[in-house]
Amino acid sequence: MFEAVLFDLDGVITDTAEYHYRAWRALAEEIGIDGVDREFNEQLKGVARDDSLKKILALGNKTVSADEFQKLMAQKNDNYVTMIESVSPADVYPGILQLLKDLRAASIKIALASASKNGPALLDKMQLTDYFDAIADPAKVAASKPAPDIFIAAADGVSVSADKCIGLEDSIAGITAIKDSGALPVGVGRAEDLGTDIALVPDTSKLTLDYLKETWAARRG
Ligand code: B16
Ligand code: MG
Repeated sequence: MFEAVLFDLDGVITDTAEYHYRAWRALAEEIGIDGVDREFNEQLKGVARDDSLKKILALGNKTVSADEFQKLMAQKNDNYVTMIESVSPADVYPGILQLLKDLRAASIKIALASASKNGPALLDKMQLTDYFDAIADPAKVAASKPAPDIFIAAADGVSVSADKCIGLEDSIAGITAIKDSGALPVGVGRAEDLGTDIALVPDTSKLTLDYLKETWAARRG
C-alpha cells in the first residue's frame, strides 16, 4: 500500500489554475504577445513563475532586461494575488476535503508538492493547512517541475520513500515530475493533455481513497 499522497495545489485542490491563466494572459496582452490561449496554457500549468514568463516571452520572440523581467513577474503575481484574495473553504474542489479526512483516518501521510509560492497562503484561506503533514518549499528545490525535485522534497517531508507515494497532478509538467520521482501519478484532466499511460480522473470528485487504493493495487500491487 502507498504510505503518502503528494498533492499538487493549483488545479487539484482548487481552481486557481484558472486565475494563473487569466493573470498570464492579461500580462501577455499588455506586452503585446498574442497566443496565450487555453491550449498554450497547458505548457504553463505547474511551471514556476520565472519559467512561465520565459515561455511567454519565447512565444512572442521578445527579450527583456533582467529588471524588466522581475517587474513583469511581480506584475503578474500582484494581479494573481488580487484574484485569490477572496478564496475561501467554499472553493475547495469537490471530494478533496473528504479525501484529506479519509487519508488522515487511514494514517496515510499528506504532503503538498506545489510549485506555487502562494501555496501556503492558499491552504490557509481554504482552512486546509492542518491536514498537511508537510509542505515542500518550492523556493528551496534546485529545479522546478517537470523536474522531480518538489515531489521528492514532499516525500522527504513526510519521511516516506517516493516510490511508496501517490502524486496528484493536473499538469503535464507535474505528471512528468511525479513519474521521475518514482511516485505513482494520478492525473486530474484529459488523456489528450496528460497522456494515456497513467491513471486519470476527469474531475476531483472521483478522487476517493477507494479509487486510490484500487489504482495502487492495479499498478503497483
Ligand atoms: P506562483 P501548482 C503552479 O502551482 C501553477 O500551476 C503555475 O501556473 C504557477 O506558475 C506556479 O505554481 C507558480 O506559482 O507564481 O504562485 O509562485 O500547480 O504546482 O500547485
Ligand atoms: Mg497544478
